[in-house]
This record gives sequence, C-alpha cells and structure tokens, in this order.
Amino acid sequence: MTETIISKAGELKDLAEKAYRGERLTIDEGVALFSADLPLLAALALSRKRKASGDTVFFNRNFHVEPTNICLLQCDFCSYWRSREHEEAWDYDFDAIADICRRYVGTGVTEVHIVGGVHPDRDAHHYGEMLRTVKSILPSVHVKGFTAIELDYMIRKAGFSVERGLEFLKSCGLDSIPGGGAEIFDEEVRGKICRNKTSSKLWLSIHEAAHRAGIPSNASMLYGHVETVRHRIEHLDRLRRLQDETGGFNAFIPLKYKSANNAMSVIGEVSDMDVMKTFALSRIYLDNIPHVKAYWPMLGRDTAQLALHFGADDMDGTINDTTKIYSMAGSEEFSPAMTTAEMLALIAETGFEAAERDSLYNVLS
Ligand code: V47
Repeated sequence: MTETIISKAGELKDLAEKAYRGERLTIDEGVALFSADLPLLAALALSRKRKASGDTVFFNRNFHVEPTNICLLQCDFCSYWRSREHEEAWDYDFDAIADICRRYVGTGVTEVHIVGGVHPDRDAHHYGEMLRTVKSILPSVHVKGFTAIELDYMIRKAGFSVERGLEFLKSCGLDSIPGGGAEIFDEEVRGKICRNKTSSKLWLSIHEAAHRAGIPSNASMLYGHVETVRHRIEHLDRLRRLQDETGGFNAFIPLKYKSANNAMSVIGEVSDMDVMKTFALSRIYLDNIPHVKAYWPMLGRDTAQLALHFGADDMDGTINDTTKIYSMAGSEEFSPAMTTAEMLALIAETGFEAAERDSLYNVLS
C-alpha cells in the first residue's frame, strides 16, 4: 500500500515538473495529473496562467440576446428549452430584439452574445436579418452569435454549405462564435445526454471552417454528469489538436452541469473541488488556447473568484440580467448583472489586476 502511494507520488512529481516546464501532457498524463492534490494543481495552473496573461484578469461589458427557448433538440441536461405550445415558450420578433438593443445605445457595452434554442422554422436568412437589425442599432458592437449547433441547423435549412453559410452570416454582421454546444465530445456520452445533437465531429468542423473564414470562436465543455475524467481530457485533447491547426479559439469555458429543473436532475452536481481541478487541468492541458473563462453567472461570484487561482484569466462580462440559461438550471445568480465597478472590485479582491477588454482581448483604456 505505502509503496503504491510512494510510486504514485513519484509519478505525479515527474508530471508536475513536466507541466511546470510548460511541456505538453498526453491524455494519460492529463488523467493522472487530475488526481494530484489541489494546492499542487493551483500552483501549476497559476504559473501557466501567469505566462499567458501575467496578473491580468479580463472582463468585458456585454449583454445577451436569447431569441427563443423553443428547441428541437430537447437535451436532457438543459433546463431552458420549451416546446412551441408551452406557456413558458418565447420567440422574439425583430422588433422585440431591436427594443432590447436600443436599451444599450450609448452605454459603453462592447459585445452582444446571441444564443438560443434550435427553432424548427428558422434558417440562416432569418438570423442574417436579425444580425442586420442588431447592427443597425449598435453598429460598433461585436456580435458573438450562435453556437455551432444553431449554425449547423440554420445553415442546412437555408440550403447553404457550411462555408457559404458562414460567409453569408459574416456579411450580415457575425463577428465571432461562442463556445456552446460542445458539451462533451465522446459520442457515447453525447448519446446519453443530448442524443439529438450535432455530432462532435461536425461541431469541430464548423469551428474549423469559421476559423478559416476569419471568424474566431470560443470552446466550452459541459462536465460533471455521466462522463469520466478521461472523457474530459479527451475533450481538451480534441480542442488542442484543432487549435494547433487553426489558432482560432480565443477562450475555453468549462461549464459545470447544473442540475435544477431538467431531465437529469437526479445526477446532482459535482463538488467545488472537482470544479477547481477541472479549471486547473484545462489551463495546463490547453497550452495553445490563450484564455480560460470563469463564467460567473453559472459559477456564482465567489466560485468564479476562486477559479482565478486555478488558471482562469477571464470573468466574461457584466451581462445586465440578460441570460436565463443558468438561472433556469439553478445557478446561485438568479438575475446575473454586475456594474463595471462591481466587476472591478470583485477582481481586485482576488489580488489580480482587472482589465476591461474587447471581444478579441484587446485591452480598452
Ligand atoms: O452548450 C446548458 C450549457 C451552454 C446547462 O463563448 C448548461 O463566451 C450547465 O456555451 N448546466 C451555452 N451548463 C452557454 C455557453 C457560453 C456561456 C458563456 C460564454 C460563452 C462564450 C459560451 O450552456 C450549452 C451547455 O453546455 N448548459 N444547460 C446546465 N443545466
């Protein structure tokens, strides 16, 4: 028994030294390092974060537009989707979206994040018009819009190839693509939690096509449900391989499964310790994605602060109470909204230096 522990400690020491030197870990090494204790993982992740962004922690001023919660896919982990007939379903027309955007004219907001359900009737022409509406009201605001899942459906429905569809949406005002819809890339796990969803291969190929078309993107991972640690590291590995080819990912967002009000609630939620280990491994393993995001509306403010000590260097934005995805799934942040002053104070409290950024991580004065 003692011998096993000593030999494991020896193996972890070698791995920790390798990670500290900034060398690439293999999948097996990533899985092994996950079993290291928290202080070691925090130290390694922080050293990697400091090499990427020094003491800076980024945030932006943003809001969300969630055009509809009507969704064909009906994923088991999702608390947000409703059928068309449901009394809690919503489906905004362009006037409603224009009204939301008008609230932000002259406020200093730099980004709108558009994400919603896969509505059966909507194609890329519809969303192109939506992008034009947003840009007609907020011409200089960066539109980070539509997960690869939404894009897959709307582009096919319009009869476009992926390349042509992306080019069309870019011409209508799409500036970048958010990281959603990746869930977990293992197809067997995907079959258990989101069986109707676009495959992992297609998710990756849409991001690849976007990068080649000059549209940067983010990537996410939904974890803490029925997957194993190996599935998580394999997920990171596929992202790392694509990033080697294209360099188009700006940020990675680990998203802990939140269990309220959905078909998988019985699973419950993983501990904060698991959350911190996942942040650390994300930072250590993804040596080529510059930013790791602690998405505070999902984590809650305190846990997001803690994640900054485990490799995260970005808090996402001020949000202004415009997203429902996480509050519907049971997040502590029921109406997520922060003023810039609150965001600055939250980051300052952690000992890091806050920097307001644009959507491409240029620091704004
Ligand atoms: O893909 C849905 C997740 C994602 C639950 O790119 C859930 O900057 C946990 O990706 N528990 C969409 N997670 C949101 C997203 C995102 C968020 C913030 C910033 C960015 C960015 C992207 O939300 C979905 C899914 O993985 N999600 N339901 C749930 N119950």
